[in-house]
Amino acid sequence: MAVERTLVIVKPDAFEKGAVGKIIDRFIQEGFQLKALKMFKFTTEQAEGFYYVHKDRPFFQELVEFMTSGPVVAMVLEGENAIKRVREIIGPTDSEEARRVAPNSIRALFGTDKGKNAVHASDSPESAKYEISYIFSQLEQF
Ligand code: FUP
Repeated sequence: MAVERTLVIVKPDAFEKGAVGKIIDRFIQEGFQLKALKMFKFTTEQAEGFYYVHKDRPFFQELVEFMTSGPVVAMVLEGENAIKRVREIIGPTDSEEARRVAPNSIRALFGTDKGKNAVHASDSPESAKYEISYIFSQLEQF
């Protein structure tokens, strides 16, 4: 197994609920190392660029509106098999499904539905590379 880096974003819904600290701590407790951390608010253009792979999906506008609705906290996590393991820890896209099939997952604990789902995490090595460089410059990473 390889040591990987992945990008996680605490979305505006989880930020507003005051869950930032709990979510960061969960990943630390799961054994990941925090390599970069930043709080910011996406502009519309920045959110569109981050989610460009979804630009033709029917939920794209709703997604961009949600992601620009308040502050977010982005982080780079490092660990063995990090991309797949972090996806397991966050649970399925739809938080309601997450509560049924993965009740201890982050989306089950802090999300609402399939739009407001508390966190983003990279889903492949390619997306991790794109997303980490989109949010963080090399100088901001350990
Ligand atoms: P995920 O990789 O689990 O974040 O899910 P997707 O890549 O399928 O979708 C990206 C984001 O689009 C989700 F986090 C939330 C949003 N989305 C919707 O708003 N409605 C949908 O029907 C599906 C996804």
